[in-house]
Amino acid sequence: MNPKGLSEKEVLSLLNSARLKDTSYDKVLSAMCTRPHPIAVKAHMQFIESNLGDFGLFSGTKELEEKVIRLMGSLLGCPETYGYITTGGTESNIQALRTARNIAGKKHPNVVIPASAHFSFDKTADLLGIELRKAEMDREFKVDLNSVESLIDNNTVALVGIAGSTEFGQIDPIDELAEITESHELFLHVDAAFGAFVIPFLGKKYDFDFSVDGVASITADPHKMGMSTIPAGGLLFREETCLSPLEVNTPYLTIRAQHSLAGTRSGAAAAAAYAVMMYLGREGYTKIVNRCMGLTERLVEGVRESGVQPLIDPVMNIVALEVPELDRVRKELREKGWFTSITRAPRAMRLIIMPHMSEEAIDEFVSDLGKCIKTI
Ligand code: 0PR
Repeated sequence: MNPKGLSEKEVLSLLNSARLKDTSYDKVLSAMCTRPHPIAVKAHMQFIESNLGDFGLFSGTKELEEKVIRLMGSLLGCPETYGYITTGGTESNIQALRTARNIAGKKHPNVVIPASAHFSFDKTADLLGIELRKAEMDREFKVDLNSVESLIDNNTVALVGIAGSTEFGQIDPIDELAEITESHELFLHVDAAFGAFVIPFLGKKYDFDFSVDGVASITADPHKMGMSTIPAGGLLFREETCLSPLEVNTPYLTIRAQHSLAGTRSGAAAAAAYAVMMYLGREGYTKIVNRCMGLTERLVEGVRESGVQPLIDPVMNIVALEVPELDRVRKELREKGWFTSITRAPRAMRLIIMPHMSEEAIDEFVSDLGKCIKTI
């Protein structure tokens, strides 16, 4: 560290040169995050010093967090939900399975997850000492229920279903998973980190949330399609008692107990999530999702003209494309400024059509992809 501080101008210039190296979202088709809504940014700034780790000092922010949990609960089929704003999907998944593990009290717990589950479950398993059993996917990349059944034994403590899988944007049959969990008396966690702010606004209705009896917890991230600032994840439980296994006494704080994994945590993120949800309402999110779905259709129609097919008809604004010579094509697209991603099995080009995309950008991408493929 320098013995003396720099001027504000000097510091800002250091920041600017770093910021210039960051990628602007314009040609990013690989991210589940996007530019936050301006109202979220304003709220974030206003609450920048607020710490929900010691919410006795920040009772106004705490009220906003409670309200935002109820807003998400009402969106996801149950206004009376219990939970908190986490740092993201990873923390929510860890905490949901920590609850399930602690309630079950098994010596050698295992959890059955779909093979399509996000890698945050690998972290979760390692931290919690849980064995992960990965169930196969069917032809549409939904979890195969026979495979799930075959993996359950006396040490299974929970099943996980995905509503908006990271790679395919697919929705598992949550109602059928719920029947399995009920017959085996298991905890059912739904990872809707991405899907929670998409599925309720699609034209088609899906049973994926607390409207399905048996869903015990949901991961739902404002910092993905919720248009909020990072770090804002959501962890929701149907029953208040599910919070108890997470409770730790905090005798020297202004509060009696904490349920969060993080100690000190951002009140700004909770305020921002509240602000954007109040500002947009169902109408605002429906417009955003409609627009993303329109762009997704435009992209799929466009690439079909070059002979490229999606692995499945997109369910949400995530597409997996069967592209020949995938590595070379992705490399060439990268040279043209595009960030694309991949699916693992089968290997395909994975694209997420986030709100930062425009019609012009989609048309340019379709044309660039067509050119890269033609050179084969
Ligand atoms: N669950 C699902 C279904 C997810 O897709 C993700 C993240 C998580 C949990 C974990 O969420 P956090 O990253 O908030 O802890 N899915 C994206 C991914 O890993 C996250 C992402 C976001 C990746 C922006 C890249 C990026 O630029 O692909």
